[in-house]
Amino acid sequence: MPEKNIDNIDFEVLNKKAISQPLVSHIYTADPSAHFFNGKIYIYPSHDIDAGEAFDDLGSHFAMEDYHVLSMDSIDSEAVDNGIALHVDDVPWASRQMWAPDAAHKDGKYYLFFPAKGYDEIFRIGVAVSDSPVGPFTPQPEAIKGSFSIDPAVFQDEDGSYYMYFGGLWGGQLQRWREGTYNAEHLESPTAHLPKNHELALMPKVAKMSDDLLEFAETPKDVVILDEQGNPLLAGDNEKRFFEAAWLHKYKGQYYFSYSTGDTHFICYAIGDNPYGPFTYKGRILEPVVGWTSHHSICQVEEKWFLFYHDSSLSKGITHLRSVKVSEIIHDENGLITTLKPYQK
Ligand code: FUB
Repeated sequence: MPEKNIDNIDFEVLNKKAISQPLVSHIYTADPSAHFFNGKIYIYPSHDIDAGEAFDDLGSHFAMEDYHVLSMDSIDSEAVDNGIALHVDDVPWASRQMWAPDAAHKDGKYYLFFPAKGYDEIFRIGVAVSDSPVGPFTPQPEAIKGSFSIDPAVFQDEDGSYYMYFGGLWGGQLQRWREGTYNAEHLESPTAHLPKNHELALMPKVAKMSDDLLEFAETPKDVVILDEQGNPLLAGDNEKRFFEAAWLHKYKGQYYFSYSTGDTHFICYAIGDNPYGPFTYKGRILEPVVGWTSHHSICQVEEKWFLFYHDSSLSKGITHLRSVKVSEIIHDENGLITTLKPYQK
């Protein structure tokens, strides 16, 4: 994970030009999954810390230990930090690296979905349950059966079905599951087992959730992303293919699958007519931010739509110390999303 060059950035100037400012600055937060539950905005971010881990291409420096839920009474109000919602020490199966979470609400209960490494060094996805949207959450004793990799995003469809989208390359280990089981060869290499440029890109996964939201109701399937000509994206389509940070929102009956292109630093989207896809690539939602990663969510708050995202402007470019931000996005008359430039007020 090579650092982007930040030597020439004047952060004072950049922060003045930024289209939005960090929602909180007393802690570092990242990977925001935002939801509008019961008339309030809840943001489920990663809680970035500097744990002193060396920087590497497997993301070992993302050594997060807990989650804090942020809440906002309205989009213009201050974000409140509701304290620790879940700590890795309380999750029996998880050893470290509490990465990007998401949440869902069903029948008066709130569900926090989160990836973490098990004691076998393999990323799995767990669930924790609470009566409150801000926790504390009680984890299930085991990870979700059949789960793997990172970055869960749970979408509730209008018919009451819930689907989990997930996956992430390099340190997120998706490429190690190409044959259906975990490939532990060349563990030190983040890029071993990736497809060659002319091969099909690795696709994120989707699975319908069980009624109690604690398990998958089916074996995860590929989320196929097509190019504008209707062909599945290739691994060499670096500026368009999926890397991590899956998200799904529905706008005017269409399903929008959005994601990060990782090492090329874009947030892109593709549109389909059902939750499984295929989804056709449509363009970029967000140009690169300061910091290596880009990770977002899209949330409707009353009549408007908002992009929650992060950057490393507050930490002056430190990749694993990020801050959550929000900016309105526009779907034009054809349903296409206008690209945001993060530093062009
Ligand atoms: O926060 C750790 C990882 O960085 C997330 O899981 C990825 O999406 C990237 O943002």
